[in-house]
Amino acid sequence: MTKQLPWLVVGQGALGSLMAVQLARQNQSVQLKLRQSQRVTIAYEQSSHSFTGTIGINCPSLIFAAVKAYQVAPLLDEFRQQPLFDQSQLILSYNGMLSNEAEQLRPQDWHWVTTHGAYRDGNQVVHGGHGESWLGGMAGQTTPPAFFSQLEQALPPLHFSSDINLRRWYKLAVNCLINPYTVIHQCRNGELPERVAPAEWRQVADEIVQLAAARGRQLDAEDLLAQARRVIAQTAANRSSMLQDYRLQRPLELDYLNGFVVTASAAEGMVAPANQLLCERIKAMQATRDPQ
Ligand code: KPL
Repeated sequence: MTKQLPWLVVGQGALGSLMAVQLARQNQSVQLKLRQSQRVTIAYEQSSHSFTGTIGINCPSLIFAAVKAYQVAPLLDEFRQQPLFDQSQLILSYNGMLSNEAEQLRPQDWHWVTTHGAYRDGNQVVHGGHGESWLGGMAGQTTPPAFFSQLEQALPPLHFSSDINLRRWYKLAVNCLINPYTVIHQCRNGELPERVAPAEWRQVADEIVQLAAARGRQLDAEDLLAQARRVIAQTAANRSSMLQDYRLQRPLELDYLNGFVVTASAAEGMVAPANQLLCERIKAMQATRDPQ
């Protein structure tokens, strides 16, 4: 029997915290990557879970990193300095797309794409929406890795995908159709269908379909909208990650979502005015609100 590697969870946000707790509940050995070695307690449902924090990779590990898109490059730079990274497996989860993903990630790395919604309230993590997740490899691996069942048991349902980039396009679309609107309307996901004009939503989706087609990927706008509606129903009570970031005056992932659609479309010689307008509206809101 092969020895199970311990988990190192990176990302103290809602999804990282939720995964750490759920892995620990499955009796997995879990450490959190922190800026300093300390013990951290995360409250979930009626119980509290205490974790040891570590600053680096101190043994070959399964690394689960649920981070913001803008944290991926610095995190990988840091990991590449650590000798044990070569013997560790990395599972990355972030919203949106980076312009240079193929250069950043190793072929043996994995993407975890999720529609689960969660938020943190102090040290309490709330699983605000029960969605589903997909795991797939950077190199289009055709069989699930050995750790698949551990992740599946921790946060089901989990599907294996040999074409994870298709899931990532869907997730990009879902986040572009939900997240900015929750900031504009300052509302939970479930309130969006009555607030967003259908024609505007359709145009945001059309522009994503157009970009995907330019990159050799055929998507369907109605299918993207149906997926967004399904995620909204599954996560109705959740505050989107962008709304949480906006309220806490943290950087937003806009440039990796609707902003990515605008810049990647421009690189293909196309325009994406509906996505551009969403970026402008949110940037205007950030610029004119009262400082905290
Ligand atoms: O991914 C999400 C997010 O908030 O970033 C969804 C699935 C929309 C849940 O809120």
